Amino acid sequence: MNELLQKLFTCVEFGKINAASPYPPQMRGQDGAMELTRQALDAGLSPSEIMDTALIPAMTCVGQKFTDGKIFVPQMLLSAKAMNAALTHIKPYFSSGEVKRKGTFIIGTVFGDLHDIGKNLVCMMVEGAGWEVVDLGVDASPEKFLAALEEHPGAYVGLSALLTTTMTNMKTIIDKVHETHPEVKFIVGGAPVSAEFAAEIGADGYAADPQEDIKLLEQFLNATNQTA
Ligand code: B1M
Repeated sequence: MNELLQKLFTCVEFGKINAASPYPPQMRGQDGAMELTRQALDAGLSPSEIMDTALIPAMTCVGQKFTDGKIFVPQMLLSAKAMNAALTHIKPYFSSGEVKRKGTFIIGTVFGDLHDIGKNLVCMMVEGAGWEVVDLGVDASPEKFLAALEEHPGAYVGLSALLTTTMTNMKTIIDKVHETHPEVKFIVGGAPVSAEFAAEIGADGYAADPQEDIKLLEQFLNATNQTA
C-alpha cells in the first residue's frame, strides 16, 4: 500500500484525528487523519482510492475490534472522529459524483426516547463505511421517517431505542411505514433490543453494534443487486 495511505489507515485505526490531537500518546506531534487525507489528495491519489484502500478498511478493522471486545466505546469514538476529519476533505467529491455512496441509511432514535450517543456512533461508523446517512435525531416520529423516505426513495432504515418503554415504539414506526412502503427494510438496535424482539416486531435485522449494521446493509444491498 502507498505509504501515505498506510499512515492514514493507522491514524483512523488508532483515532489520531489531527496533528494537534494528543491521542494516542505514541503518535503525539505527528500528522493525523485530517492532514494525511489532504496530503494524499494533493499527491494526486483519487478520493475513491483513499476511501477504498485506507479509510473504509480502517473502519472495518475498528468495527471488528469493537465487536470482538478488543477496544471499547471511547476508542471507537476517536476512530470515528478521525474518520470524520478525513471525510471533510472527501465529502466534496461525494456531491460531485466522483465518489459513489453505497446507498442511503435513514436512522433515528424512536419517539419518546432521547438517548443518542449509541445512535450517533452508528451514524459515524456507517458513514465511514461509504453510506449516506440521514440522521433524524432523537424522539423521531413515524411521520419523520415517512418524510425522509419520500426524500430518499430506496433508503434502508435504522431504529435505535434505549428504554424498555420506548422499544415498543419501533413496531409502531415499522407498521406505519409499511402501510405505504412495504418494501422498506428496517434494522433495529439499542441496549434492550434483541434478535428475538426484532423478529417479533417485523424488523428485517437486529444489530448489536455499528459493525453489524454495516454487515446487514451490505447483505441487503447484495440481495437487491442480485434481483435487479
Ligand atoms: Co438514560 N437510561 N434515561 N439517560 N441512560 C439508561 C438507558 C438506563 C439503562 C440507565 C439505568 O437505569 N441503568 C435506563 C433504562 C432502563 C430501561 O428502560 N430498562 C435509563 C433511564 C431509565 C432513563 C430515564 C427514564 C431516566 C429518568 O429521567 N428517570 C431518562 C429517559 C429520557 C428519555 O429518553 N425520554 C434517561 C435520560 C438519560 C440522559 C438524557 C440523562 C442520558 C442520555 C444522553 C444522550 O444520549 N444524549 C442518559 C444516559 C447517558 C444513559 C446511560 C447511562 C448511557 C447510555 C449510553 O449512551 N451508552 C444508560 C445506562 C447504560 O447504558 N449504562 C441509560 C453508551 C452508548 C454507546 O451505548 O446507547 O447502548 P448504547 O449504544 C450501543 C448499542 O446499544 C448499539 O450500538 C452502540 C455501540 O455499541 N446501538 C445500536 C444503539 N443504537 C443502535 C442502533 C442500531 C444498531 C446498534 O441499528 C439501527
